[in-house]
Amino acid sequence: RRAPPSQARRAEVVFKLMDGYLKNDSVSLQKAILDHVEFTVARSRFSFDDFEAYQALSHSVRDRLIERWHDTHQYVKRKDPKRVYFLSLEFLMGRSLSNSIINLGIKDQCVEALSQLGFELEVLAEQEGDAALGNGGLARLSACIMDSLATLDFPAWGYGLRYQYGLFRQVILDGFQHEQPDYWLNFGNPWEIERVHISYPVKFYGTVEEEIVDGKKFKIWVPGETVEAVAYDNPIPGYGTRNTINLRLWAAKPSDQYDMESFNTGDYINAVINRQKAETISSVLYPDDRSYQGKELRLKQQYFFVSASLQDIVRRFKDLHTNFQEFPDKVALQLNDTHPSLMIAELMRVLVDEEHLDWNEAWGIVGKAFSFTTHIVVLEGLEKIPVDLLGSLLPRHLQIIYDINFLFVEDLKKRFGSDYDRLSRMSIVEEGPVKNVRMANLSIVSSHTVNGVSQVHSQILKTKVFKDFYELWPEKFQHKTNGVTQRRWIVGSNPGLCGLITKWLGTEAWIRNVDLLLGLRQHAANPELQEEWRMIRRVNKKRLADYIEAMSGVKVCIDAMFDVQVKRIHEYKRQLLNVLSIIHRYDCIKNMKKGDRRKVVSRVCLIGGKAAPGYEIAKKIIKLVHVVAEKINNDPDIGDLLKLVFIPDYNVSVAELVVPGSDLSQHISTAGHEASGTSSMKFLMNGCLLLATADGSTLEIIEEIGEDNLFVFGAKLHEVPSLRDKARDFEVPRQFARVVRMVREGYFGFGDYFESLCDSIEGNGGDFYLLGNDFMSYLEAQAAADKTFVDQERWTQMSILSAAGSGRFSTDRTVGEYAEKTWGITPCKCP
Ligand code: OAK
Repeated sequence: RRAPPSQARRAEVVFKLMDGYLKNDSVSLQKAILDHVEFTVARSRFSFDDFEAYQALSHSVRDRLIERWHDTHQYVKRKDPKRVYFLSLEFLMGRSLSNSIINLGIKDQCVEALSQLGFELEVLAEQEGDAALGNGGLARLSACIMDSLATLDFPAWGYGLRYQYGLFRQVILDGFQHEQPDYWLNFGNPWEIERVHISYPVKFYGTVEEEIVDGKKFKIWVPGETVEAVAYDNPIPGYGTRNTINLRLWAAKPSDQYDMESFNTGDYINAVINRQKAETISSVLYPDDRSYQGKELRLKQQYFFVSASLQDIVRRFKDLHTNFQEFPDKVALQLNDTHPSLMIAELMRVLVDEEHLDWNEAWGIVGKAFSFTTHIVVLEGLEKIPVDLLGSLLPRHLQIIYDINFLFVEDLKKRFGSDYDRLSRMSIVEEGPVKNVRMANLSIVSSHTVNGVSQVHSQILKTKVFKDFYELWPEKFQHKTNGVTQRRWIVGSNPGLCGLITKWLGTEAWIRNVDLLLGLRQHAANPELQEEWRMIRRVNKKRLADYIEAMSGVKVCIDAMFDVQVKRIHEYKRQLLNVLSIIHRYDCIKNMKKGDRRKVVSRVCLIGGKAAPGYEIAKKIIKLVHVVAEKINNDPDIGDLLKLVFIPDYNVSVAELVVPGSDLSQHISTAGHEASGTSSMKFLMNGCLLLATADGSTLEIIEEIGEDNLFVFGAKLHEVPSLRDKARDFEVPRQFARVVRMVREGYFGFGDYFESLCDSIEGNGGDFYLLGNDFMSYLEAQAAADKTFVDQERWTQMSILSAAGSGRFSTDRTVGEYAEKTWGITPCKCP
């Protein structure tokens, strides 16, 4: 056998053959596209359709991503800086083609290359399906954070799960939501790289035994089942930099280990089928945001993700280091909510049982490595895992959690003596008929930093949800107000506005340095800018109007105010309040004298969002939108004065169309219920005015753009508890009572069906989300919006000032703060 070539010899051969880096001029791109048509897609260069062109273009772009991704890895490996690992069970990436092209800086060249071949980039981009591996805010935030981490050159990795079925597709039949599977990988996914050689065994069940090594006793976990985790890498390009980081998603595959026995029983077919069951672990995303059902499969997903990611992280650490004391100097582990927090117990297990560190040493390392961000405001939303379930699936982890808790509670006793109420609130293990592990308590106890996602959210954490912990460790508590990436939400989805901003600022630099948007303030009253601004917005509205008509058959007039509420359907987000005010508007128009109608500002009301499959009330809200829409849209008496349309299957790519085309967007949660909210930031960036309550990050938006530039209404945070206490004596406004009665009495049909919905705001339980209480001030805010809309100059000025003030709400700022104040990492820019 011949000896393998030396590295140096191989490099010589490679350099001789390599014609430099892939070229990005339009001719080279054209050749790349045609080569991929012929050899990757296996169609003739002379005949291929839009979808095949999309595939070939994607592969050409992917090649360029991979080049940079390799370079970034090599460089970062050589420099070996501290890295952050962003651990999230959900990433809502949406489409990748346009975003990659923009971040690579090759848009013009692609457009030219395609046009000579008879294709349009925009049309090809539409061929791509959404990667919807997440539910809502938390998951989209993860995606925006990845974009900013790459753009700002941070040495970072994302870790997640490669679900075969993403968030369900919402299909509306007769006004009711139905869920259909989103088998998003059906037509292949050019944006991932399957890494068959990067795989790790993940263990479940079994027993804990003892072994003796060098005279010392150690625990050893003897598993009952093993599944293999295989890596799928998704390159994430930064904008205006070569840095391209990695999002590694794990898929479950049957393992070859410990499997012989089942095959020896002779039942070959069943043995194969059983093996295949391993894949179910990563097969489907749980579609409920913030309700925990204690399901075994969900717990399996969490541990599968945690174990594979940590094996990968530890392997990378051990490549260059032997001393685990250095681990926190090289590794920052960011827990995106509690979903990955089993990693705390897993790291303890690895350090103590496998690396044979003593407990205190290991605990010191854990405490320096983890930081935790929570995305929830209310105690009831916190994740709990039944002890029995955890003990059966992960027996050793349960022991470790008990040990962490024992030491923690002992410590508490020293400080707080016999304040048993406090001890029981803070304990990681919740006692009661069903014992639970409180994952948030575990995360706080084990992390060096606890972040909230807006100023007010952090305040609520400190004074309510985690008050006891704040009193114990005030220094742990920080906040990082969320953001969104301007690359996707302006450059990608609103190219017209992007060009206009660049023109007026005289530079494109705002795409990387978003604070520069503030420069628009000085032009906000300039009639020339205002005129151009309105033109761009009209084009976007036209595009949205076409979409509305194609999808719902409803023709809308683009002179009307496009008033939008798109987000997950939740009682606290109060889509119901919106529908009730639409009914009120309809009722008012119907009762108006014909002459007065001339003064009415026409509105197109758009509502969209998915309800969790088991969330009955949310599903009833969707049905209510449909029946009200049916009545209004078909009332010849109303015409263009009012339209209501439900936007089905709201997802990232639909948002990219809706956001730039909206005039007014609603963020109307009951104060104290939205941790931050991020869709408001996208609308703000696009110059859409906000109609909002003083909740979550809206408070900071008000601070930034001034309360004259948006429409704020409703009870304030400090008023909510007493309003709830007094709810029984509250005399609901007659306008509110009237519209609820219309729903109840079947004015729109389905009266019986809506009874429980009406009860939720009027019944004995009280109106927990205070719709009745906020109704009148909501109507006033709506009237103020109408009045302003008539004054297009004023409206446009507010719109420009909204976009100008949106820089603070970029994830570039969020990520910069995390890097400095939480993770302790610095940029590592690939030359
Ligand atoms: C989803 C599942 C479990 C817990 C929280 C969520 C979630 O999406 N929360 C949302 O996170 C966003 C990002 O931080 C916030 O902007 C939203 O206010 C919050 O509801």
